[in-house]
Order: sequence, then structure tokens, then C-alpha cells
Amino acid sequence: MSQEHRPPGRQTAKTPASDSAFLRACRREDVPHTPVWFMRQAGRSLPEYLKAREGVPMLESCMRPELVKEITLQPVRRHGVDAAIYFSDIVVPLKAIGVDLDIKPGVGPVIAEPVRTRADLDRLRPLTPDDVRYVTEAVGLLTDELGATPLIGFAGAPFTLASYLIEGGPSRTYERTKAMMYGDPELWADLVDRLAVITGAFLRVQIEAGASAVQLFDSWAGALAPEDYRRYVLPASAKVFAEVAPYGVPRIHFGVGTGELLGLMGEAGADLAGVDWRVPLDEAARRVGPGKALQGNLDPTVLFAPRPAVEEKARAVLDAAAGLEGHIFNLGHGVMPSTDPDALTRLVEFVHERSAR
Ligand code: 1CP
Repeated sequence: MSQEHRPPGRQTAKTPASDSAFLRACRREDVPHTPVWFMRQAGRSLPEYLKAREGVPMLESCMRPELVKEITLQPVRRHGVDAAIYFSDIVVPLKAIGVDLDIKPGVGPVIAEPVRTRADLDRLRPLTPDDVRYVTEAVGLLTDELGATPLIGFAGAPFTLASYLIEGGPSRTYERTKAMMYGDPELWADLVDRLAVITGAFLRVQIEAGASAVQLFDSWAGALAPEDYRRYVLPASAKVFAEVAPYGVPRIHFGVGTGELLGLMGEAGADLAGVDWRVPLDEAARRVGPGKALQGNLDPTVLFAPRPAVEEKARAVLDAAAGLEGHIFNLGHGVMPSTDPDALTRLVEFVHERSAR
């Protein structure tokens, strides 16, 4: 962290959200009920989202503070979740430093000129708060409105961002990404290090503006074998967590298909581990190691089943988490766009009722 950027001692700062069930669970303190929020709780499952987004391209919607505020608040109003997540996308900071990219409907992020050489890497400059003034503004609007409900800031982790930059868009196999990782480890290390600096700066902007917690999405890290994760990815993610550690806000670390990586991800330094649905939470806690709260982990496709089946599966998640210090109920990955929003509202009620202390 640079000298000019000393955190304003937020570790001890009391905010209206400090005593929320979400932040208490992050700190592994007693809670009145298990807090719950959903990855991708804002978005296409909500008709009010589709209406708000009408005629506004995805990336542009992320740069309009009033619209960001409205979309972020929609699931809080509708479902009564215990936390809001800032509406944005993991590629927003890359766009902000001048990477030519777009988010294509039905596809995802698409990069005009993929990063494959040292000269391409040199185009990735550091991010300053001035590059993302709309984020500072929107977080301010949100924290005013949210009061005691915490706001989670987020960013993409270096590996997941690198995969989009190198492949040029979504991938299932990460062939070019792995080709660079194994074929030019020095270029790879410089790329993920640079992304760690950008990501750290982007998270700092959100925290300084008032976010109460941050989540690092390493969504696609599950594509890696543990030894490759340790060697090629862990140092960059650890750098991001170290960068925001002085603020004292809870740091969540999430990836999909990362059952075999949970121990190593634990070493990267976050306060909470986000777990997908493939590993039961009691087993995940053993793998992550002591001193961390867990977040997860209902399979998002369970929400397409009838209500009794959803409740049985949700109960199993709560039961597996019963012996943990600190559990935040979530899905094992994001809400799928065709999910019935009423099923999500009922799930929030169920988790709150079932876990009431
Ligand atoms: O037009 C649209 O509505 C586009 C769909 C969409 C939305 C609603 C995209 C494109 N991004 C988003 C918002 C978004 N992205 C949020 C919203 C906040 C909330 O949770 O309510 C978040 C947290 C993200 C983060 C994100 N973007 C991740 C990490 C989380 C995850 O789901 O693993 C990733 C991998 C992306 C890339 C991305 N952006 C959009 C899509 C369709 C994708 C995935 C593409 C792929 O399959 O690789």
C-alpha cells in the first residue's frame, strides 16, 4: 500500500451496518439468524431489473450511479436479503483503464484485442480513483439508502480476469490462458501481478466509499490443479487480500469447482471462504482450516425444484453449517436468469425462520 493511501482506520469505525447479522457472521460472532444473500441477486431473474435496463447496454448501466443504486437495491427490497452486492461486473475496472471490451448479451465479456504478448501487457496501466468516479458516487448513494444493511463490494481475481483478457472472451477450457501460464511463466506472473494491483485499487475505491465487505470472485480457478494454483495464481490473489487487509473489512474469497483448492485458497488470506455446492460445508471447513467463516452453498439449480425439495436441500446446508463459527447462507454460484424470484424470497424467509436463535 502506498504512503498516500493510508486507510482511515475503518477497523474501529462503527457504521450503521456494523451490528448486522451479515457482518457479525463474517466476524464469527453470535447472530440472531443465519444471514443470507445471493450471488447475482440483482439481474435477469428480476422483472424490475429487465425494466430498469431497457435500452441501456450492460457496461453503460454500470457507469450510471442512479441506475446502479436502483438495481443494487431491487433484490434487497424484494427478497429482504441481509446484504446488498454492488451492481457492476468484473470487467468494469479493465474498461476503466482503457481496455477495449464489451459485455455482449447472452455471451459475456468480449475483449477486442486479447492480451498475449509483453506489448499487450504494457497496455494495462494502474487504476486510479479518478478512473471510476461513478463507483465512488454510486457507493455513496447506496450506503446512504441502505442504512443498517451492509453493502458488499467486489472484484474479479487475477486468474479469472486474466482468462478473459487472454482468451478474448468466455472459455470452457482456458487453453490460451494455460499456454501462457506454462509456456511463458514470466509474462504470466507479470500479468497476474499487474491485475492484482488493479484489483486491489478497485476494491480500495469501494471500501473508501463505504462498502462494508468485499468479495473476490475467482470464478474459474476450479479449472486448475492444486500445484498450478499454488504456483501461478495464489501469490497474485494473496497480494489483493494483503492490499485491503489494513481496512479491516471482511474479505470473502469465492470460486466454482474449487473443492480441491479450498486449503490453498485459505492460504491466500481472506476472512471467509465461499464454497460451491460440491463440498458440504462441514467438510469445506476442515479443508479451509480454522479461523474463517464460510459462505454458501445451495446448488442454484435446486431453485427449479418444488418448494418442499428446496427446503429440504436448504435445511441440509444449514445442518452442515451447524457446528461452524460464522456461516452466511448463499448459493454455490450465481442465481440463474430463469429462476422464479418468488422461490428466492421464500428461501430467504425459510433460512431466517429455520435458523432463528
Ligand atoms: O445484460 C445483462 O444483464 C448481462 C448479464 C450480466 C449481469 C447482470 C453480466 C454479464 N454481468 C452481470 C452483473 C454481474 N457480474 C454481477 C451483479 C451483481 C449481483 O451479484 O447481483 C456480478 C457479481 C458479476 C460478476 C461476474 N461477471 C463474474 C463473477 C461472478 C460469477 O458469476 O462467477 C463473472 C465470471 C463475470 C463475467 C460475466 N459477465 C456477464 C456474464 C454473462 C459473465 C459470465 C460469462 C462466462 O460464462 O464466462
